[in-house]
Amino acid sequence: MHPITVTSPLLPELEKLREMMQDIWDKKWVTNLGEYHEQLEARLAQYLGVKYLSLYTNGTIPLISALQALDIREGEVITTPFSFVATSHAIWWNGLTPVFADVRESDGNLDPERIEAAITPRTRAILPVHVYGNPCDTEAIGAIALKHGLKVIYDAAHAFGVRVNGKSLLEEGDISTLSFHATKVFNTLEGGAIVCNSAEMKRKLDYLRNFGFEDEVTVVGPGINGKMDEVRAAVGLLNLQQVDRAIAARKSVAERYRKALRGIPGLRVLEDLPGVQHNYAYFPVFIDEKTYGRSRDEVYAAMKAQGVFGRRYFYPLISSFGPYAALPSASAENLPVAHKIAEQVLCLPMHHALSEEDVQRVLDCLTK
Ligand code: T4K
Repeated sequence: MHPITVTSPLLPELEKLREMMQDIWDKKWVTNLGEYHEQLEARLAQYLGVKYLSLYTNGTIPLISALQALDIREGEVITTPFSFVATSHAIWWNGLTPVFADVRESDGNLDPERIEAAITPRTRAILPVHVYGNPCDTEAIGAIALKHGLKVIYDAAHAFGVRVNGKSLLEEGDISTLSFHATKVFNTLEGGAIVCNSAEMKRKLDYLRNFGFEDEVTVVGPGINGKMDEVRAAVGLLNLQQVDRAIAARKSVAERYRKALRGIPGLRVLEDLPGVQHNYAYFPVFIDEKTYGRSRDEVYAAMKAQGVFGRRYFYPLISSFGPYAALPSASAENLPVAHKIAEQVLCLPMHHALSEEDVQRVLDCLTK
């Protein structure tokens, strides 16, 4: 039986890509903000319903650059332990201290009350993640930021295309960052973007991604190489044409999973939220060993033996990893909910190309 991986990249038809590659080869302009780059940047802004978007080379450099762009050069940044490690690495790379706050059991996103409790005179910013693409409580986080004079950067790596009451989730906070990695709903193989809320900030971010160059002879700041090349921009342009279909296919997988798993004692699935246009980026299941009768790790291993490769996103917690484990905020007592859900979570295979038989094979691992 063929293996079923947790995700599989959305890829353009090779023939169409070949035509665009021929064009790139003919023009001999292969990177540094070329024609396809500019087209993709404009089309993405339009598709996502945002005004200011800068394309980047992946989803990590935007996080690092966002802190730079907001002039956060010292102090603490409150963040979540329940994410991919890149979220905290971006804080560390800026010489800042991550301060972990606990998350909500309902969706794994930062708990606003715990954010407020973690604020000290050294706090400069809040860096939450819309984990699995489910929106954080942006209203409460915005109010806390306003009250304490803090910046908010949303790591929206999972939240491509998510809207709340018709408005793009990416317009919340001061800056949102996206990942277009191969494993994401929309991908450019490797890639990413930053969404911000003024032309002035976009200009700054555009300089930052190109070493800080304003023109041939002027460097306005300590920039980085965060540029996307023409080949990946071409992949992005082609994938953008098929992403709606891919999201629809993911939605029907999610609906089948939910229908079969909802109500099984000891299994918890996340439901769609009213007013939210979801992207079905991940399908986490939370397994309560006592009630379900098997631990998450037993299920994970049994699935693997059947060729079904779920993933424990996000276990271990970021706060358990080398550079962070010694921080006071990384203690288990500070993060009881995050620890609980990290022990319970298993992300089921979720992508546009899963067949009905594949979905059944995944379900059989949990229901039989
Ligand atoms: N913030 C958050 C919240 C994030 O989740 C991420 C990335 C970032 C920031 C940083 O964005 P980037 O700098 O990466 O753009 C994967 C991805 O590499 C990573 O992008 C992603 N989050 C993370 C959640 O998942 P791994 O270590 O699990 O990837 P890997 O290689 O084990 O792949 C997972 C599965 O995907 C494979 O088992 C099979 C499938 N796959 C993967 C690749 C690379 C394919 O079918 N084809 C492929 O080419 O991190």
